[in-house]
Amino acid sequence: MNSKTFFCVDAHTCGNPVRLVAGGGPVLNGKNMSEKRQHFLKEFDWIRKGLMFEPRGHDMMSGSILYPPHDPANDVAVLFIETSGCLPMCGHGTIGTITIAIEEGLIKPKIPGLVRMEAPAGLVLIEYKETAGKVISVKLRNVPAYLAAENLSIECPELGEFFIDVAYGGNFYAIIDPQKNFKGIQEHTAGQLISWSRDIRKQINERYSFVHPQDPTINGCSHILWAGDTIDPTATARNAVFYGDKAIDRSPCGTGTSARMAQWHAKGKLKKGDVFIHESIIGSKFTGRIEDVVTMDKYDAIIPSIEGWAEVYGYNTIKIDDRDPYAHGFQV
Ligand code: PYC
Repeated sequence: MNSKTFFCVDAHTCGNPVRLVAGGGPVLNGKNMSEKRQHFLKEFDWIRKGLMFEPRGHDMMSGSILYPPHDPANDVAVLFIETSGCLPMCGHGTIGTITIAIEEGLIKPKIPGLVRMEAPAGLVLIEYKETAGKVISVKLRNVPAYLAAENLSIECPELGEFFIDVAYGGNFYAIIDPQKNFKGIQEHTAGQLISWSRDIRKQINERYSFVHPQDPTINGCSHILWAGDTIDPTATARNAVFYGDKAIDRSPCGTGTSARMAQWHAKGKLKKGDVFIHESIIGSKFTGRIEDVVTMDKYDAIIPSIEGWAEVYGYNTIKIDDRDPYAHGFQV
């Protein structure tokens, strides 16, 4: 018999789940989180599947595992786990993870109010605001984001031909702006967007290749960002981000917002210092800002920041027992 117990704290960031594994995570080899991510995927992916998929999780489930930092100047290192795999970076996951970690005393930042977090995609600098033991907002300064490709043609049997841009914001995003054959997310159901997204992502990855210039383990277009009209007129833009096989992000998606700000910057629609309020499918909001403009290899990149909030709602001791036929989860 083999049974393993995980002590988790559950939260949501602007509506999207974050399950932080506070106890029971595996020891990983590697001199940084990118290497540790590879070790986890090779030997411990059953933990991700068991904790994220049904019956212990669900289609949108997403989480993280904390590790000690590799550089003593930093406060924490984080592995992101999700139904789609182990993301190089996750914005809503960072906001939820930092909220839980501070409120539950799982990390003690060297400078209160600031966290230096090592993610597989790179160093992320975080500012958080806390009142009476409650974290009320988390702002992360993300890794460099850039526009990787423009105007790629895609065919969708239901929509016909349309055009996408691909941008990196910690993951690679295909961005589908309103155009002749797609008027915006307000015209469609989440179910339609999900079924089209699966096919579109497959097509993109069969026809094009996206590899991060500084870390080849970050590759492939994993997410689809569908754009549309805002509900709140004070928001800059609205999106529905598809990830995994059946998920639409309930939050405005931190890495998706970063990717979209990089796209807008490259097209001259946003400049350094500009604020970008992104609205999610359920109307929750992140405040994005272009903090800086940098060159990364051959790309003009931006340093985006994303600010949002999370709410801790539960403690969850989860057992994965090999005698359970669904120990490692299932997908329908
Ligand atoms: O917030 O970066 C994000 C994210 C990625 C997938 C779901 N949320």
